[in-house]
Amino acid sequence: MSIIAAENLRSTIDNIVENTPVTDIHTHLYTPCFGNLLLWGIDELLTYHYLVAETFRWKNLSYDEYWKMTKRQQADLIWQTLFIENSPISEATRGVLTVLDKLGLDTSTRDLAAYRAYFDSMTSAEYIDKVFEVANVDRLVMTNNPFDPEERPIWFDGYQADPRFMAALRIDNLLLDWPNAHKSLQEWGYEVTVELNETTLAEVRRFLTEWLVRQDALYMAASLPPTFAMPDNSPCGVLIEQAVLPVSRETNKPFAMMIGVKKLINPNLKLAGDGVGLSQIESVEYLCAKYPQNKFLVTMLQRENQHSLNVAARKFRNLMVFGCWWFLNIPSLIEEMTRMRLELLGTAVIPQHSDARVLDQLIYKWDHSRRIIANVLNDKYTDLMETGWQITERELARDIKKLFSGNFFEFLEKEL
Ligand code: RAT
Ligand code: ZN
Repeated sequence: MSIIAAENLRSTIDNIVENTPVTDIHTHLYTPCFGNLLLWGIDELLTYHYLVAETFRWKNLSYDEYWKMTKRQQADLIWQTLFIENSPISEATRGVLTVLDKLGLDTSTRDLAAYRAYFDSMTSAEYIDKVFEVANVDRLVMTNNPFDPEERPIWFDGYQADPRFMAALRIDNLLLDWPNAHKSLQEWGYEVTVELNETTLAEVRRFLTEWLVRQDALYMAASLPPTFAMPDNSPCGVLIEQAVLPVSRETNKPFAMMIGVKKLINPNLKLAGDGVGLSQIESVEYLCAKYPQNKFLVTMLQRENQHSLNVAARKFRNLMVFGCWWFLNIPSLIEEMTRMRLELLGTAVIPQHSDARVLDQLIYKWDHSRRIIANVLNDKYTDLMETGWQITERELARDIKKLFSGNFFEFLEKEL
């Protein structure tokens, strides 16, 4: 296999990064059998909660007034505010334009009616195929919450697997709202009490195991606050150590912790109302050290947590760092985080996930991230070449494949 000449390095990296399919390990997308849970199209793109938050920076509109509008009216307002009255240079607004552009629509016309007509002409099945192709994503992982009344029934009746959409068992309700969660479990036939005694913990383990099987889920996941502390005798701490981790180990499925979200610091904004705070790396260190046979996928939301998270990953091979989550998914921080990770961990990391809530977002989130990852890789391989080290195309393709899908499946110990 050919050794890459220095003058061809950039184009070879760009080419491989563009052509290597991505497995997107955390999204909020769903197979079509979940009906309205799968969001797509221009009005969904425009009403993405990241854009809702930005619109309220400009509009002195009452929150109630906004939430009473139809989706189309909300989309009109956001378009007018963020794209016409201001230039769409924020990452989330720019993303909408990348999507339109990559789909072959003319962004120079600013013709929202024409964009709507394009999406109206598509069926969801056609559009899903198109988005996977344009984004060059081959598979993604959904977020599957058995406590969600809209999602839950589909798992019992009507679920149709699609190999492109894999499941992840989301357990925020269980860990963070045990007083209500235990009532739901009782309704569903589990013998639990609010007190976390042995019978209750065994029943929670049964609940988790049954759902992992039902969903064929790849991992369990929760988003956790900056105050998340382990060890801890709160319901969350006890449930993690005595229910989640034993099941996680027995089934050999990782526990994914997304740490650092301050829920609803402005409740009026609903989904757009969450903030970020500094978390304690000690909780992650404690879990990785105490449970070496368990696997942890971890992403943290605050920029200042990134360095210590990478250092922790150097110490614990059962810790896989992933993604630039939510407010970190902006070019300046993706660049900084990717650089830091490659410098501390080499290629043993999952550099990105999309967190897409609207199918179309796969296109922009991966386009933008691919470009940045390519830039950082170019610098790193240039440094290598300057020492006289030679790199083959095969090695480069191997490394990029690991970053885009291989590390995830190797961590899961799952053959596809
Ligand atoms: O990024 C987001 O869209 C957030 O609202 C959350 O969904 C977060 O990613 C999560 O999974 O909790
Ligand atoms: Zn998410």
